[in-house]
Amino acid sequence: MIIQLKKPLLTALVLAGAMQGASVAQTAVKPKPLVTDLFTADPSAHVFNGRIYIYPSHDIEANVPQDDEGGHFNMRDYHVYSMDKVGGPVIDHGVALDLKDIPWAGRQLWAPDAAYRNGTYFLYFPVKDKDDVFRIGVATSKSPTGPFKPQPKPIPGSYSIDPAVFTDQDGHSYMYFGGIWGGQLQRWHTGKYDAGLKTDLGKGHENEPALTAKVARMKDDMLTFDETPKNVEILDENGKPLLAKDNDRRFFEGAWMHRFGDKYYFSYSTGDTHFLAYAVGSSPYGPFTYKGIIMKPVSGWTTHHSIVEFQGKWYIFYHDVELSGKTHLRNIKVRMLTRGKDGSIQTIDPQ
Ligand code: FUB
Repeated sequence: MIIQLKKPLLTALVLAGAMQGASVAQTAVKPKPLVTDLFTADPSAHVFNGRIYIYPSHDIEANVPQDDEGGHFNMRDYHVYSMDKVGGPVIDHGVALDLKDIPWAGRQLWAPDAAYRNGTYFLYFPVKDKDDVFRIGVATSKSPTGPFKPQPKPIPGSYSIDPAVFTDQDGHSYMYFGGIWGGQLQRWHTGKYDAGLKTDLGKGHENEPALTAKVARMKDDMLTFDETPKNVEILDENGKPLLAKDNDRRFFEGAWMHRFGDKYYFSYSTGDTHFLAYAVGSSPYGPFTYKGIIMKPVSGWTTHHSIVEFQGKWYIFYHDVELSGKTHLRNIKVRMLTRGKDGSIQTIDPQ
């Protein structure tokens, strides 16, 4: 099915691009949802063979009450979308992977990502196993649009949510992952699973370094980790790790990595403070120094993004709840990303 983009999206992108000199990239006309017949969220965008492919979550109304663990995000499949240009028609390629086809899965297919190597496309997905523990799975296809065939088991040593796979110029690929609260990252802080930790580490830990995302280099098969996942260190301006109480800046979920020149940009959601933030380093492993906010809060509780270069311009894909007004029924959008001459990312105010 083809969804025609409305003209205002184009206008907004043009305006955002023209605001190079401003510190906050404002758009006079707001971007429209890219997809209007399904609810979509957590868009991971990639360029394969000169075309933009989007791998989002597919939100549904499952009538599960809202809670701090995200039980209301009870998704069951993924669709893949593509566009030949930003502002062009968005094509829905149908169901790419269904929960019922993943042998080890229990419930909640959350934010996916995709990668390509040696003629195979890989779809990475977090889902709770039959014990209600989030693991990360991988499925393969010869086409970027699937259908994807899942591996019989989760990636060994994987846990938590929101995989984002980045391939560097030297061909090495890395998975960034993790999310606190419903994403269960806090349950693994000792290395062993502790189901008692519902949100974060809780009282008494506020002045400790914040929990943070994990990174692991992928083996060449792209199906397994090549190492034990390491912490993604995010430092403040004094070179000290961000603290757990620093809710405006610390990592919560929704990691993404992109490279601009010789710098690595680690970006993420701050969760309960609803910012998309970024930190810059000189290696895919970091450490990364906190630099600022990419996007102020969108409508809805969650915020989640990806950043991609296409035909010499940079774009941010993200979601809000314009169509439904409900936190768990989101819609994906795209805007142009603008940078200062020093590579800094200009803050977008989406409201
Ligand atoms: O879509 C479910 C969860 O909401 C994602 O995994 C998080 O990043 C947040 O967007």
